[in-house]
Amino acid sequence: MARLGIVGLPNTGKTTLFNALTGLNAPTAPHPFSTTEPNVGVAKVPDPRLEEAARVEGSKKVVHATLELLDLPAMAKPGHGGGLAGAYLGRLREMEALVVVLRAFTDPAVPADESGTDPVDQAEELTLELAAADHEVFSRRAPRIAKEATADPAKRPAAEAIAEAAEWLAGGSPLRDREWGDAERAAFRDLAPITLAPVVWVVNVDEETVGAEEMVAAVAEAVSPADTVVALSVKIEEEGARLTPEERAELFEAMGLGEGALTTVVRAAYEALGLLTFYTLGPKEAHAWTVRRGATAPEAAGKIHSDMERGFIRAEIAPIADVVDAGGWDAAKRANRVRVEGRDYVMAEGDVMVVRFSV
Ligand SMILES: Nc1nc2c(ncn2[C@@H]2O[C@H](COP(=O)(O)OP(=O)(O)OP(=O)(O)O)[C@@H](O)[C@H]2O)c(=O)[nH]1
Ligand SMILES: [Mg+2]
Repeated sequence: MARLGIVGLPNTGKTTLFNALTGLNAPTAPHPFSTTEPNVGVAKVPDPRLEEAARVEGSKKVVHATLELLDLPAMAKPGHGGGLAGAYLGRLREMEALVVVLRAFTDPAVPADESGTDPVDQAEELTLELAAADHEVFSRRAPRIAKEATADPAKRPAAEAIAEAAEWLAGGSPLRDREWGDAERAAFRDLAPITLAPVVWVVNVDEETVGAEEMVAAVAEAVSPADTVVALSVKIEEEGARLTPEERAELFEAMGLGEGALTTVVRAAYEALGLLTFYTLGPKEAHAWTVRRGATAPEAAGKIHSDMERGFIRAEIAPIADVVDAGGWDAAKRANRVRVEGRDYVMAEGDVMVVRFSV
C-alpha cells in the first residue's frame, strides 16, 4: 500500500485532516506541536464507479482501494532553530507522496504564530526547507561518489547525476521541478530524496472563505507545476466525515460544497503516485485493485493472486463505465463490450478484468 505523509507547520489542521480521511479519532488540540508521534491510518480511495458497479452486479461486499496515511508531527518553523531534525526528515524520506496542509483559516482560539495565515508564504518556506534538506544529503554524497568513480568508472554516471542534483537543489528548487532519466532516478534512490515525491497542497480555509480560488491559483504559481493544489475547510470536511452519507449530502448541499473535497485530495494523491485502479466484479464482491500505471495484464493479475500472474493465459477486459451502462458483466458480454486481451496488454484506468489462468 502506498504511504502518504501529512505534513505542515504547527496548528494547521493536519490531524483534523487525517481524522477526516481515515475516520479515526486521533487527538487534536488548539495548541502547536500537539502531535508528537505519527498517527497511522488507512484512507479509502473514494470511488462512485465501484459503488455503482457493485449495485448493478448485486455484489454483497465492496472493497475500495486504499492508501496508508501518516499524520506527522508539525515541522518546526523554518529559520527557528536552524532546519529540521534528522528523525523527522528520516520519516519524510519514507513517504511516497506528501499532503502538505497550509493554514489559511483564522481563529483566535487557535494561535497561528508558528505558521501565519498566508498559504503562499508557508508553501514557499516549506519548499525551500525541504530542498535544503535534500541539498544537504546530496552535497555530502557528491564529492564522495566522485572520488569512488575515479577508481570505478561504472559509478561515473551516478556521480554526475548526484552532482547535478546537488547543484539544482542549491538553487532552492525541488528535484521534481525538472525531468530526470531512469538511470538518474536510480542513482538518487539510496539518498531517499524528499523533493522527488509528488505533493498535494491543501489550503485549509475558513468555513465562509471567499477567495479560495485566488488562493489556490497563488499557491499553484508558487509550487512545482506537477503538484496539485486544493482548497477546503478541513474542519467542515471532518464534521461531514462523521455524518451518514445522507446527512453529509444535506449539509454540503446547504453550504454549496457539492460532494466535499476529500475525494479530490485522495484521488489527486493517488494519481500523483502514478497508480491506476482496475476492478474485479462478482456476486460476492466488487473489488478495486491498485497497480502502477503502465502495468501489463499479467502484472495486474498478480495483484489479485500470484498464481494468476504465473499461469496467465488471457484476460477479458471491459471499461467499468461500459459494464455499468450495460447493466452488469454478463450483459456487457452479450452486448460485445468485453474484449479478450493477451499478455502484452497495458491496463487502462477503470478496466474490469476476468483472468483466465492455469497453474
Ligand atoms: N476554525 C478552524 N479550526 C480548525 C480547522 N482545522 C483545524 N482546526 C482546529 O485547529 C486546532 C489544531 O488542529 P490540529 O488538527 O490538531 O492541527 P495540527 O496541524 O495537527 O497541529 P499540531 O499537530 O499541533 O501541529 C484544533 O483545535 C482544530 O479543531 C479549520 O478549518 N477551521
Ligand atoms: Mg497534529
